[in-house]
Amino acid sequence: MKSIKKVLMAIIVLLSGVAVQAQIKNAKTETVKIYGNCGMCKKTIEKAGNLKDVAEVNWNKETKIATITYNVEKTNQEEILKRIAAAGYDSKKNKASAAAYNALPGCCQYDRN
Ligand SMILES: [Cu+2]
Repeated sequence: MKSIKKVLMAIIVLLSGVAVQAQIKNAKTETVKIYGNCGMCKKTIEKAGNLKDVAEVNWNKETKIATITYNVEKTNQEEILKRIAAAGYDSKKNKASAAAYNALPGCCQYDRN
């Protein structure tokens, strides 16, 4: 029984990988640091960065590292990070405006240096 479980797990992992690949063509995956605090930040960051079939953002609130996968023929990392900055979140090269930052809920106003 244990080995069946392992095989099933492996199949699920494989399928979920294939699903992302099938959605985004010419995919490139990169990681980038984006400043934020909590689960709500995660939702906002990912919603701002995601673009159907073109870009997918997965932000880890513990490490503050976003894994972005995108179609290199349709967008680039800069464009994605600009959308995220417009939603109020800084990354190294793309800072959010004061207005966008101030519009974030209090719990989401991460420390800026
Ligand atoms: Cu937050």
